[in-house]
Amino acid sequence: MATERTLSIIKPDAVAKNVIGEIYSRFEKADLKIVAAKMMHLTQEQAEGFYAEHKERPFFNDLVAFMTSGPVVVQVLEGEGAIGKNRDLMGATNPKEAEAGTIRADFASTIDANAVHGSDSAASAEREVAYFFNDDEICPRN
Ligand code: RTP
Ligand code: MG
Repeated sequence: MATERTLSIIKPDAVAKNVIGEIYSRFEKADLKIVAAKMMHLTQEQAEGFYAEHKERPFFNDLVAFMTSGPVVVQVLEGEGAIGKNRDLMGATNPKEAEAGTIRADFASTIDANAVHGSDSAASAEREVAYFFNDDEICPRN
């Protein structure tokens, strides 16, 4: 499988729970390399733009309010099949339906505050990586 890059966000609930390192450890154990990273407190505009595809959904306002409620950690993960691999590590959107051992099953409790984001396709990965990082902020490694 080809080497891919995907955009990951550790959401405000997981930052507040102090499990950034535990989540990074899951990425590293799965052979995903962190090739860019920053902590930031999203503005309303940044969160709305990031989740623009969900603009018409009933949960959009709650989602934006949650994503701006505290700091997040944003990273680019690189590795073989990184997009799907990260989605597998995350588990289902609703933590109650997430498989045991996934990040959402272990660190999240509600569908609104579900610990992590991960790009869901090659097209969204490309858009989302560029949304947060310039090319010169990404540090490829072997
Ligand atoms: P994400 O984009 O955050 O990685 O999550 P996802 O792909 O698993 O889920 P998505 O459908 O893209 O939804 C984005 C976020 O919106 C919230 N959501 N709430 N109340 C609901 O029915 C509902 N559905 C989605 C979740 O926090 C989800 O992560
Ligand atoms: Mg999504």
